[in-house]
Amino acid sequence: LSQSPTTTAASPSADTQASPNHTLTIIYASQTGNAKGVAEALHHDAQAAGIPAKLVAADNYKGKQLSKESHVVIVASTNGEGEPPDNAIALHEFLQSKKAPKLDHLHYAVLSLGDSSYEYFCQTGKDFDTFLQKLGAKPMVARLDCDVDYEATASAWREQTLAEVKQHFQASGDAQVVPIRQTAAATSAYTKQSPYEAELLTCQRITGRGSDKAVYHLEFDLGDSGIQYQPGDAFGVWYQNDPELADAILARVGLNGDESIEIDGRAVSIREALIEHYEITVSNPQQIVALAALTENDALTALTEDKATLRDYANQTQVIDVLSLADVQLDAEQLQSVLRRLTPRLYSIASSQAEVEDEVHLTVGLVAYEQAQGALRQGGASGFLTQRAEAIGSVKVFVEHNDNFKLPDNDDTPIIMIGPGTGIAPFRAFLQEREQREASGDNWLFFGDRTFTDDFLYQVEWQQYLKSGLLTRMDVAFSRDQAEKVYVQHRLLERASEVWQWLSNGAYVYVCGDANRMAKDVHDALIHIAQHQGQLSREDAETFINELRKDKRYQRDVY
Ligand code: 2AM
Repeated sequence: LSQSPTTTAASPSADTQASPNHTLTIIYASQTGNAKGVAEALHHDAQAAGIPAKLVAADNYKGKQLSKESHVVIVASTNGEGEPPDNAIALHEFLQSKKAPKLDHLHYAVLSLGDSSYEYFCQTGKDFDTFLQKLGAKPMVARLDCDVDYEATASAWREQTLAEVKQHFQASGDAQVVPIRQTAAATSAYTKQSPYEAELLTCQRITGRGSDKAVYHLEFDLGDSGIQYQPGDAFGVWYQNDPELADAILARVGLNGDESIEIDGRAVSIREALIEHYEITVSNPQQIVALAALTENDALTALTEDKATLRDYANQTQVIDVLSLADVQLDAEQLQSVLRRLTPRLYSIASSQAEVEDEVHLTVGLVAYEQAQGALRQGGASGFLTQRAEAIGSVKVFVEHNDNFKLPDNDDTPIIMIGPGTGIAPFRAFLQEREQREASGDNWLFFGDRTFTDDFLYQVEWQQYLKSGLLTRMDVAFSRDQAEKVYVQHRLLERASEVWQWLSNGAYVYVCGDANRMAKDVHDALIHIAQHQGQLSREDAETFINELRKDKRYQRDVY
């Protein structure tokens, strides 16, 4: 397993002679790889246009170096609560500290990626923009804040930015900007835009009958696609919406489904569009605002008056519920205008290629709930994967590499894995990998779920690993098997002195699963352990845990 080098210097070429100061440095702050992808595309285009360019991950970039740069682009994604991605914590901190240098000479541009249904939309990109401006740097083009369907806007922005950079370099005279004739970049043939059609081999429920949570184990065949992945990577899934739900929406607004609309210059029936091209299993505040404006409907308009109420409502409803509230007829274009383009969903891969070769395994929890009026609703991707994909036979997929969730390079390094619920998935991959590599490092797994009897995911596998010695320890927390709640963080705290010992021996800590509560509570437990076992002040304990994060010894894959 190689943590691929993230710094790629521009290949020197006789064609491109610029003064050493005339290089475009592209820095990416990326969590799951989207920002990295945009940065790579920009780097590729820059080189093709003859602009000397350098690509670097934020954690491999020393903030001080900015004082030596002439042109910098930052591509930044944002974590849920507006925090920077793990690989950019240090740079983000540095730029707002007293140590940050004056940057009057610097030209820069920022592209931010985010999700507009979150309150702190694109916050990290906004922060970088603010920090750089405060330090005196000049924006070359306006910052672009992209939503989840960012491809087209990001691509236009890349073009605009490079045109600007090219002008700067040419105007300064000493840089001769000549396109490099280069061979196409060696990237995987299958990407988000051109996914692989993988056969679904197995889809099996792995929670018991008594469980109210339906969790499934899925296995896909990668055939001869040549697709490669590493433990910690994610699988991108293009899903199809439930045709019955699409029909319910059509009936609700008074359409028969054959009406034609245009998508990317192509004519498509509105029914097909609802199934394959638009999000219909979620809603969001903008959608409700747009629909209220379009229909001048009182119920919707009332909803939009308070921001918090609107956000809560949007979080708990699907398009069909919003349309039911509005109770209006729409033509196909009007319906299209309030919908958001469908984006693929990412699932942490639950297998290692060292063990399963041409397969990918996933652990998928079916999102299912009853909305306020009692109607049953299911998640788009989880509903598709667990209820409809087997009948269809194949799924459009791609691998999304995740540099921020990787096993230690050194096989002797001990690891602590904390993965309640479906958060267990990547740790199945980690353990398969470590077994195949005969890695000697100790492995400690924390798992939690509702009940031992019905929700102990992959129980038999863990028992075998304990027996063979691959798993050094395992601690479980079944929250509903006794009167009081017991969660993984309680188990961590019970084992505080051993956890501290492992950390002192260089252990890496991995957390996967629920971001809202679990990951925060586990984070607090780790600080508590550092404070009490390491005899540190609360502040020093926090610093200690933050340092672990910066050193990549504490990695999270939370959602
Ligand atoms: P609960 O549903 O019984 O409260 C996997 O979903 C497991 O995570 C379940 O046992 C669930 O418990 C538990 N869980 C819920 N909130 C949690 C939290 N704040 N920290 C850790 N685990 C939590």
